[in-house]
Amino acid sequence: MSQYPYPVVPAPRFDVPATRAVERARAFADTMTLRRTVRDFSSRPVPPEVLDHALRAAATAPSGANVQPWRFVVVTDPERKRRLREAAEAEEREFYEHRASPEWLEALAPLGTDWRKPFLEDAPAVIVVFEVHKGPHSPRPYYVKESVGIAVGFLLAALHQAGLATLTHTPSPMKFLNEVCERPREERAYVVIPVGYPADDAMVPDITKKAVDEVVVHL
Ligand code: IYR
Repeated sequence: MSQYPYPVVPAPRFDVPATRAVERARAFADTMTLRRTVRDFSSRPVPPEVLDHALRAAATAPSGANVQPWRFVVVTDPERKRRLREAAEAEEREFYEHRASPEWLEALAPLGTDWRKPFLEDAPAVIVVFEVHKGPHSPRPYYVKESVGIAVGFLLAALHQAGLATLTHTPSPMKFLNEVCERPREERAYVVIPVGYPADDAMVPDITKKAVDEVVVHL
């Protein structure tokens, strides 16, 4: 009889010999250090299969009670992207001109962001990620933000590893995304991710990440 009080299958094996492990870990980290949030996108199309596999990677993320409380809406239709941009810019204009505190605007200054969001139309695909809460067809989820955040991390890493640029865009408030993406009320937008290739002349802010020893503590 099984020692487990629930159905089990053998744990999948993904064995990496110690000699290869360092090399693989280094290669992954080196590739990730080349990821930058890009705000100027080329109109060059993305291969749909790359998106499919990256979304498949995202959907492997761990989640509270394995409820998998996420929905990924892939917007490629130009008219839908136009509506998305228009609605996002209306909210963002309010944010930048009225809602944001001076302290917040000061923190954003080095990033050069403003209410204009042309990337929502320029990028060939825009993935809108929703949290899925309890509803007629969805169970009560647990640790929703943590779960969806992990899935988004997987997605950004998978897209980057395939050579695609991404931007994590957080229009606020996000309610308009239910209508634009035709999602029911129990789904709540979490982040908007334009995906594509950087424009030939794309520039990024001259900012750096903290050194790893500033963010890691060994005990
Ligand atoms: N949501 C706005 C403002 C903004 C907020 C943060 I915090 C950023 O890191 C970047 C932007 C926008 O998307 O422009």
